[in-house]
Amino acid sequence: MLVMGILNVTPDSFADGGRHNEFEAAVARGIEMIAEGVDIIDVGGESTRPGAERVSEEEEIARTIPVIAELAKHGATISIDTMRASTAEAAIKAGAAIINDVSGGLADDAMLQTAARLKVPYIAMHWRGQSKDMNSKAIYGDVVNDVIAELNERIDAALDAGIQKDKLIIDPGIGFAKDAEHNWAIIDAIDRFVELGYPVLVGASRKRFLGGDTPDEREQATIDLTKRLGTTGVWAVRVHSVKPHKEVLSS
Ligand code: PMM
Repeated sequence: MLVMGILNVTPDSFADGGRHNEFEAAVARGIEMIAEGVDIIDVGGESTRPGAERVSEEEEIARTIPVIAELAKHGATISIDTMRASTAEAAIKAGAAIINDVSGGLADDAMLQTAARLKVPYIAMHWRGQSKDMNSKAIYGDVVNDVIAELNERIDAALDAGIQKDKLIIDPGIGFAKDAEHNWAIIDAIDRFVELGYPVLVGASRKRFLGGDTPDEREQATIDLTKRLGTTGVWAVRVHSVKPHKEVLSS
């Protein structure tokens, strides 16, 4: 199973602020992740936490593209975490290899066709709407069946847009319009997602459903989950700390 390291280039991730500090700190963390054996670095410039407001396209591009260009020089495989086709295209031009779209093509009408034209792997996550009010959309009959049905619609849309089957990766969208019991139900049934026949990415790192009052307190639960997912056929986990995950997977 691969380890995708999270590199959020947002002011709240690098506390002392300022564009240059943000760039330096992000590149330093990226280089550290490479040394720790990361398989993919997921660079994002827009927070998708519950309640988060959107950032402008200009801001997203200004945050992410210089970091991608620099880390590509260090030989990293980079994904761009964006809902915007324009940002995705700029990132691929700058050296990113994979598009990670938490909206599965729903946020930007141009995204699926752009991914098809660029012929790069495309991660389609299960999503029901922007983070600002997604918690109110956590209503399911059978969460596993419903998420699979909605993901299948995104798979069909991606294939219709011309994305090649072997370029498509799926993600159940842990924490996106889902409460704790939904997230656990999905994790308990992760083999049903693997059976769909596409590589499966799981992004559960330090999310609230893991318990604990702070993200740090959720770290051990995240590592335990990686160990558990390591035997399920899941393709990759998207995590904040790389080293403990590489270690637990090789132990
Ligand atoms: N979660 C977040 C951001 N991007 N991308 C994918 N594919 N899957 C996820 O679960 C996912 C994502 C939000 O988490 P963060 O705020 O800790 O980065």
